[in-house]
Amino acid sequence: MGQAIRKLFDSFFGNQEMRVVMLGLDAAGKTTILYKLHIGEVLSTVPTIGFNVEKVQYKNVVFTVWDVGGQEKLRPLWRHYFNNTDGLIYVVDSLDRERIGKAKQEFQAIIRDPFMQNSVILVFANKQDMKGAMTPMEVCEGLGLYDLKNRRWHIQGTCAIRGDGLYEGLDWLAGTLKELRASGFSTSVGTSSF
Ligand SMILES: Nc1nc2c(ncn2[C@@H]2O[C@H](COP(=O)(O)OP(=O)(O)O)[C@@H](O)[C@H]2O)c(=O)[nH]1
Ligand SMILES: [Mg+2]
Repeated sequence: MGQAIRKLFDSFFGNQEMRVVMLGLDAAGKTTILYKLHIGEVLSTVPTIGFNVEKVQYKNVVFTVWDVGGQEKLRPLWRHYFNNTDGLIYVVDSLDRERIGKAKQEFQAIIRDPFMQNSVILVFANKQDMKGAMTPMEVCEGLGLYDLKNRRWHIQGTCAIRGDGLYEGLDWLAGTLKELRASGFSTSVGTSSF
């Protein structure tokens, strides 16, 4: 897994910088995914601003990860991390039907943030190994993905503990960002030169 991901990053990004933010409700599987990618040491920080941020860097590709939900007052502080985001990965616990509404509410708030308006969206419908899990299509409907206008998005079923689907999802993300950059389209707000 780690080697495949590294190869992907090397071939697609070379020396290009890429900033990826991975979000989702607690227990969706974000930390598991971060470790499963094996791209570097996971650094965990609890900054004074009050929420736990995990970070992994592989060459010029930086992943930052935190839990969303339940702390509305912290939302303005996320901006600091949203700035210059190329790719958003939103992780959903497909087994958690009860909180899909909450997952949608947070998701919609995030993608409407001015700093996120140009970011490419990859959704991981995680825990596909579990009996009774929502299918990627159900998760898609649950989040309101079909209604998105003028956004590049993709949904991928995953099983983070086995690593299934992670590479495929990142392959889409890397390919889409490469395509957008080649066409001269800035994928992030706040970056003025390419
Ligand atoms: N069955 C199953 N369990 C998973 C999967 N991904 C994560 N988990 C479990 O879900 C729990 C929460 O995962 P974690 O990565 O800590 O979620 P986070 O809060 O989003 O970082 C842990 O017990 C994981 O082992 C998956 O794909 N399938
Ligand atoms: Mg976590």
